[in-house]
Amino acid sequence: MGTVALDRSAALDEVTARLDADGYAIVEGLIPHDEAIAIGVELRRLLDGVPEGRNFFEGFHTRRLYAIYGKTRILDPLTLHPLVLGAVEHVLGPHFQLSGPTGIEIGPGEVEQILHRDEDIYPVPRPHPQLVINVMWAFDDFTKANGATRLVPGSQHTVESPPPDSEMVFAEMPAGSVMLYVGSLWHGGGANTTDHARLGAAIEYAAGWLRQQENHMLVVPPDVLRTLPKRLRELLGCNIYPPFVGYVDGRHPDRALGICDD
Ligand SMILES: O=C(O)CCC(=O)C(=O)O
Repeated sequence: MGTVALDRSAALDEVTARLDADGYAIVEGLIPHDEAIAIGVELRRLLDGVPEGRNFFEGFHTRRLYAIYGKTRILDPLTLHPLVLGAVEHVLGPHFQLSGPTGIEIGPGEVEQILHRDEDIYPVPRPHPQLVINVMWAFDDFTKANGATRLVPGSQHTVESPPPDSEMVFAEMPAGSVMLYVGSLWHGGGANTTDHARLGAAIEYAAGWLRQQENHMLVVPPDVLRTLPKRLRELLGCNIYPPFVGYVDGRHPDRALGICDD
């Protein structure tokens, strides 16, 4: 079994149909290849000096870029991509935020990451609505050999971990493509048997009432928050989950930033 990929002209309902059925959706070439390579150059500049992972989950031959929105503006447009935000809203409803966005460079010699569900960091009894969706942007061509993400299609419907003989697919896609996958889908990074690293950014979104995986309010200083587009500021946490989760001194966070009088 291979993956099903849509092309860049895909409509939102085609993407959400794939997410609902398989738990993931790939849109090939959503941004131009050259643009993806240029973003990769900037992320690798930021990864320079970042050590490889500290444990089996992070990967001992994998480098991760955390605190992205405090370090670069290069992923802002992708984070706000209308097709992505439409699909995120379909999965999480209207109130969502960024959770743990991470640049992930799987280096040569990396082994398969354990299969896991991104939502498992939250101790919420099942069944429950989707809590998380992750959006993996490719800045290199993702191949089975260089560590393309492994997915168990349809496993978002099962509570137990998938049996060892479950059908697995590899999210092979050219640089500039994007793969969305719901937080209940079993997946993991692939092994890299090549001599080149594979770089992507997993931009993770979560329901607006959850604690964000990374604390963006300490990552992005107020002076920078004030300069960001409102929608990005909201996604970083300057927002209210109705009726009043997330207030500062009883008011909208933008008021604390001196941006509005709400
Ligand atoms: O890099 C990948 O392909 C996936 C990594 C992943 O699932 C994770 O680190 O949680």
